[in-house]
Amino acid sequence: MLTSCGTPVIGLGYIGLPTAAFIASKGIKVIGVDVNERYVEQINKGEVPFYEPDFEASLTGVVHKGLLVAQTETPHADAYIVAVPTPFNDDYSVDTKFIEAAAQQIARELKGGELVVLESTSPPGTTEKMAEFILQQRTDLTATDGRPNSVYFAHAPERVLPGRIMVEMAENDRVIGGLTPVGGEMARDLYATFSNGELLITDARTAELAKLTENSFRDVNIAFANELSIICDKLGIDVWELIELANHHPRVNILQPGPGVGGHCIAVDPWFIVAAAPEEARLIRWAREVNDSKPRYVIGKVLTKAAKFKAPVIAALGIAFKADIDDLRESPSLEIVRELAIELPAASIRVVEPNVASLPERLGGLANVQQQDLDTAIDAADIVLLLVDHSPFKRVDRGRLEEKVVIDMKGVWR
Ligand code: SAJ
Repeated sequence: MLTSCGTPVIGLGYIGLPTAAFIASKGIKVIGVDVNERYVEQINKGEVPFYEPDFEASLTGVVHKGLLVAQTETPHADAYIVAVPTPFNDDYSVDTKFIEAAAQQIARELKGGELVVLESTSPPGTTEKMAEFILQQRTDLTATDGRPNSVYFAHAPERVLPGRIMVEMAENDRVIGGLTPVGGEMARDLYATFSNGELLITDARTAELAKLTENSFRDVNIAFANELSIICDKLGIDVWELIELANHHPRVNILQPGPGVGGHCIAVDPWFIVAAAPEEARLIRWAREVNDSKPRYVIGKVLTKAAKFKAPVIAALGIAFKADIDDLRESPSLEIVRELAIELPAASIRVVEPNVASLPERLGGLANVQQQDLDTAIDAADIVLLLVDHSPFKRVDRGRLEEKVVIDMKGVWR
């Protein structure tokens, strides 16, 4: 199945790069393809572009052994794995420009007999569209099983959890949806060379919806927890204790509330279902709206507490989208800090984010926002706003918070 030149993994982002490194760690030669030249150079030096536990050793190891080589050109190969971003448009429909760009590169190289696997999270029908796009460029090829000039397509959605990518890459079961039966079988054979998980074969559209369903399930459950937290605030009940108690029931497993839902997965993917079936996806849409409105609720809480200070000093702990990572994509905490800085011009906001070296552009130009270390920020603060449950925050001595107004959105200091 695999060519001697290596399997191209196209798109070397948060998922594509760990995927490429993981496959290479199995002794399989991988060509990492990305349009960003600087990124390609960095990877070829074994430099890790983002933090992910256990990833650095894995990446540097495979680069130094020559098992992973990054380049900007897509080579010919027997099998391609596409892991490019799938952002959404204003109406929440998918923007396939990155898939199309990858498909265009692949189309030029095809001879017949190859497999193209789409890993990017996509709405139902996207793998089919990718195939159509390739076949429009290459009218000499077909996607019909068994012909000498056939190209085969499949969708194998990634399901790894940021923060546990290297573990889950090896262990997670994989849903593999063939556009045709042979496409599914070929993709199964490819994934069997590096995955320890069960390989579950289906059709491409079901695989696409399965991935969206997993993330929507989590989104709806987090929305339930977030709604509970607002109900509990109103009723003067500790939501964390409430959830802990309810979860003792053998068939109840409520997730945790927080400042909102971030990241480029759970905050995005349910919208693809809503866009595909707008009338029918009522609960899924509503959950998105509940979670998206949580940052505004947090801002309201802070504004109420800040009203008693002329020029409040606010220690904002955490701007990453979740605990112990450096990823700021779609982060509700980051937006909360930004909005507070704009709405409270007299306030001084001290951002504590141990996982990033400097504040992102989104907070740039806000004169009343600065990055500080944990101790300095807490000592100076009138209000301590905990937004992310990063490990160092859990170790803060509670005694130091006694004189402060504490708003703990993750229940860390209960
Ligand atoms: N969150 C809560 N409460 C919780 C759990 C999470 O507020 O109880 C928040 C987090 O703080 C974060 C957001 O939800 O802002 C998403 O975090 P997450 O850890 O739930 O998920 P992601 O986005 O890091 O990864 C998800 C995973 N999907 C599922 O668990 C169903 C992962 O397996 C997927 O591969 C990934 O999306 C993806 O790439 O789609």
